[in-house]
Amino acid sequence: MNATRRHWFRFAGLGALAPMALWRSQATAQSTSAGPTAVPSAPAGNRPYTPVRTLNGWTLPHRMVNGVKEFHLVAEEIEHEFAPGCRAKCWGYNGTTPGPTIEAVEGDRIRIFVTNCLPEHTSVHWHGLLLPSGMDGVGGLSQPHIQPGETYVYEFTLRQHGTHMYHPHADEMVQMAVGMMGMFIIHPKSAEAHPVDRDYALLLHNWALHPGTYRPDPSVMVDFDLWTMNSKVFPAIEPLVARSGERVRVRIGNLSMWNHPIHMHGVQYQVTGSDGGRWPQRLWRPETTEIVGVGQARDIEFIAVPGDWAFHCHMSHHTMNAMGHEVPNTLGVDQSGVEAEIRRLLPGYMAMGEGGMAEHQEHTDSGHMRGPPNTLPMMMGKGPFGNLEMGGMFTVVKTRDDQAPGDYSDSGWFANPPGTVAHRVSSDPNFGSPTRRGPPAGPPAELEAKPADHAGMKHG
Ligand SMILES: [Cu+2]
Repeated sequence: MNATRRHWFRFAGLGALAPMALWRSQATAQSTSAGPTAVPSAPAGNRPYTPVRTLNGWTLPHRMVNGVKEFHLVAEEIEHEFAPGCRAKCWGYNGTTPGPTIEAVEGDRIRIFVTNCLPEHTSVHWHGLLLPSGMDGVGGLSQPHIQPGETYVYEFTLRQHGTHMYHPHADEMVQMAVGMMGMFIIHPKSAEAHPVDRDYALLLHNWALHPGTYRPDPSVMVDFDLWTMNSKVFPAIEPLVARSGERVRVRIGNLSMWNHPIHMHGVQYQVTGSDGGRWPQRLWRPETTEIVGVGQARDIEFIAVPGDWAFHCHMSHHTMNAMGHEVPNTLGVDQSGVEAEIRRLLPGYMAMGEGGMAEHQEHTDSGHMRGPPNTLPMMMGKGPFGNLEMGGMFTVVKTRDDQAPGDYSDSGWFANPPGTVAHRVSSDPNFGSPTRRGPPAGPPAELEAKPADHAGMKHG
């Protein structure tokens, strides 16, 4: 490939129409259509499924060519925003991380073109799909790697249904760490016994985007800065909205480096499926927290009840952003005598954390404590009653009696019926006479942490 052509390929993915031009130039005997892909029309006639809604994301358009559903993925570098104030150079597909959700129906014959606009080779593995060995996308094992500038085509028939994923099987440590992944949803051929009214898709990931840097660090194995649903952190993650009484399914995939116990408030959801498809109903089980292991997919379903219900990973650091990790423990440390002293050594130092870390959000929100550039405070949500001290893998299920079917717009905060909100009855710490066991004092003096042991709060 000559330099000019390579240069052109490098930028081909940046415009929405460029991949289609590329498609024409790469036409083979197998690719028969030259027209652009379009947003799929609703399934005709006896509509077999409710289309999936990928929070903060989108579904890849396709076109029909002689009975084959054709898709086109472009692997490319992109600029991604995790939340306002934090952007990074990532890799993804067709302009986004995660890449667009691929959605099809059991029995479909599908053809997927993959154009590589990355600076190194790649491949795409269709995670969990039953297909011919040579279509499995493991570079070097099942196919040659897709070199920069090349387009490969995958073609197979979907012989299953369920919640699946796609990702590279080439230089995985780097390519997945910087965002290359997407969901692949296959609906059953015939209508489901318990049809869902809303069908959400979430892909969990973690990022080592060190504060002040602009590229996720692929070398990190355990200690990540950002925890995301569809590559967004709360409060930038869209809410899951529903109308009271609707059956809602949430499909959760995990291509991060940690297992995530996904917890939902307000209901006992049923765990109803995985990449093994929707399970027979006798295998469904009620839970309020379900671990979605690395490489796994889980479907949960519930009947929506009115309210604003937290929906989050229960690993408490996974609902925090970068500035919550690896700070010295100042809990219980009286820093009043040493703050000025430390400030002489560390300009801008602020004593914090003696009574817990909740004050951190007040400091960052008010702007009088500035964090490092291009990262996010550990907690940054706002709720109707004050700071909602969460970041990371957290969002809200918003169910309303008057949410119109098919309306996904954010309905604002829940209007609690009168008398149904916890409220203050006293400001006296000696209020009432609660039963206690043991004295309410702190630990023995000799176990109190000593301020001299601490270098001060690290922000980042
Ligand atoms: Cu988690």
